[in-house]
Amino acid sequence: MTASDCLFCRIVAGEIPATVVRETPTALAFRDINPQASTHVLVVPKSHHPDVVALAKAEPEALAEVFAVAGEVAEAEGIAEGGYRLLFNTGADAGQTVFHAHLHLLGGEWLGGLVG
Ligand code: DGP
Repeated sequence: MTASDCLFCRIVAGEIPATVVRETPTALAFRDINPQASTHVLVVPKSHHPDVVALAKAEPEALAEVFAVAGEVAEAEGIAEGGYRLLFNTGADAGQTVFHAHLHLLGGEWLGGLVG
């Protein structure tokens, strides 16, 4: 499934440049254009799903691959030991602006606590 007007589908297709850090048959990891931490990488399924819940329902194996790729990128970036944050913004109220499921991998510095 692809959407010709979807920004991340176009990055997956190579139509829009991005700094790719890892690629597998089903997932692509590239640096966020507006990093919020020393390391800020987005991991996307190559297939188009508007958010993570839609992805989980339609292609759970692709969601698992997204997490596995995030762990591999964290290792490669040297942040696995210190720790990192993985998050999906889901819907406009959460700040989701690109409606192609994407996992934010943030790390390389103290991120503060989200809860508690
Ligand atoms: P979200 O707010 O969760 O939908 O995150 C969307 C992220 O996508 C945001 O952190 C900025 C990033 N982004 C937006 N446009 C581009 C782009 O053209 N290239 C790259 N690499 N990242 C982008």
